[in-house]
Amino acid sequence: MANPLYDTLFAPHEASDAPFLHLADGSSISRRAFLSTAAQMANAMVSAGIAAGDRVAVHVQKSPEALALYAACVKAGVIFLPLNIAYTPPELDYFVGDSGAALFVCDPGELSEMEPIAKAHGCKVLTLGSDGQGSFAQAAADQSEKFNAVDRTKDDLAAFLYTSGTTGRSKGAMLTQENLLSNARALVDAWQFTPDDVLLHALPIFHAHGLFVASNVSLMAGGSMIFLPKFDPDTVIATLPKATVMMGVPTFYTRLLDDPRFTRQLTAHMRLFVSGSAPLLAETHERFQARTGHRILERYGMTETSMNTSNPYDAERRAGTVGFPLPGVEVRVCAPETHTELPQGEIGVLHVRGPNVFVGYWNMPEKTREELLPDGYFITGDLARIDADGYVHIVGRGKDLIISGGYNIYPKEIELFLDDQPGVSESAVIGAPHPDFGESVVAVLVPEAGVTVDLDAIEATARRELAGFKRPRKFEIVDALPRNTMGKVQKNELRKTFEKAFSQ
Ligand code: MCA
Ligand code: AMP
Repeated sequence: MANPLYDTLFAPHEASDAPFLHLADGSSISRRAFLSTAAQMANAMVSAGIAAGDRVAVHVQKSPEALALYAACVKAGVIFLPLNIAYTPPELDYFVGDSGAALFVCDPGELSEMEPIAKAHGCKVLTLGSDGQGSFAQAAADQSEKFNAVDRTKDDLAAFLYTSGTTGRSKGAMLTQENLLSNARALVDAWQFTPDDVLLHALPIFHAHGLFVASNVSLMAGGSMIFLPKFDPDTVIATLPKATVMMGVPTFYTRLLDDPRFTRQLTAHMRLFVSGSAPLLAETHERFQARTGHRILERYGMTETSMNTSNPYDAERRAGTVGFPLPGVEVRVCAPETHTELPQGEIGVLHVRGPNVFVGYWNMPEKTREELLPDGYFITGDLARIDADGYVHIVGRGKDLIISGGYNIYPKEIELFLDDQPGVSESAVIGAPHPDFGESVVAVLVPEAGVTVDLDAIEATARRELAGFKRPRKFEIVDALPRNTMGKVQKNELRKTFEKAFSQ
């Protein structure tokens, strides 16, 4: 009888009254209370007819109960499918349909919009609000606090995380218990987490960063978390004195550096600041050290792999690099077409292999074969170089991807949307440097002959159909897109032309 992920991350804490989550209002939730809620939720799912291997799609605000739902899914052997709270109904319709979710847990405020989506896909719908209330919470409150963890093997699926793709269709990355466990183990070790650690958690919990890197590592180490609903500089600065570690995307750190209250004195007691999900500018690294005396530890990962590389805890944290492969993870730099390894020091596509690498994309065997090679290496699509000391440098992206404030945006998806808008003949979407988000979205539009494009109307439609972080923040009208002799749009040209789109 075993459930490796539950047995390792959660079971050891079941009888502990020590605090697990410290909330912004000063209250806390014990490990025992958190896991009792999770057991009740597992019972509620079973009562609703949800069985091991089913998918539960979750579109809720961050809350202790939302995290308990993750624990409940692990305990019940159900596949947890968290969805960005910014997704709009048309986007959610795709995820619920594609995943074949058996249960959709959404925010009470959006129930009327979500019911038809769930109904169309033959999926049950229940609600869970940011205050922990809702029909799912009610169903759980009546249940027993005892639930025997459902047997699983380490190769059983634990989660689906959807990641957008270059074709515009999001892909469900299937992650096993072992993917998550091996990564948490490697990170606890690499970053020297202990039960005394208090992690300041201001990340969303619908992506690998906040859910797996932050929460699983804390759980495995037996530490606790200051669990904030979102990143808000005032609350972060107010609660930082009680933390030992903070994890964030680069935007967190640039926003903190813009705040005069973020001082050397405020951070003197901190053990570690970790950054990832997007490139941390060397300049931010240096500014951070000058202000606080701490060197941010930058690491590199992906939804499909969790974390692959990390700067060292005890040795030089080299700005502009993502450090060394984690124990058990292999990396190689390869030629894009042939997948053959390049000599050390050359730039190529980074491949990774290890127990952290996902098992494939849900219902997309061809996509899986394209990206997961027969020898077990996964093609990340990131361009990298490994220096003479073994530090990995991410020098660019082979894939057409924009990362805004740590969220990935695939231009193709936005271009398909824009091409459908009245008066638009064709479009190209690029990322331009942005002072707050690192990069942000610029839409370059070619109008149909003799037509004036109604940008207000396009913006209004985008608001309804696209998650906020994906919406173009600048529109540029051109007569024609630059193309090479093969007819391919030259995005590099466009990036050069519009590189100052967001400079003040
Ligand atoms: C919010 N907005 C954004 C973004 N976030 N626009 C562009 N990029 C963004 N990232 C827009 C909203 O649509 C809204 O627009 C306005 O900003 C205010 O929304 P709000 O939620 O209040 O924004 P915020 O609090 O300022 O959020 C910025 C943020 C947040 C704190 C940086 O985006 C964030 O928490 N990012 C973390 C992402 C993350 O965890 N990534 C990990 C992916 P309007 O007003 O027009 O409606 S996992 C991953 O990448 C791998 C595995 C890895 O390596 O970690
Ligand atoms: P996601 O699909 O959301 O998991 O995003 C993964 C992508 O984020 C990677 O393929 C990289 O392009 C990027 N990324 C994550 N961490 C870093 C980092 N430290 N430096 C540069 N890019 C990063």
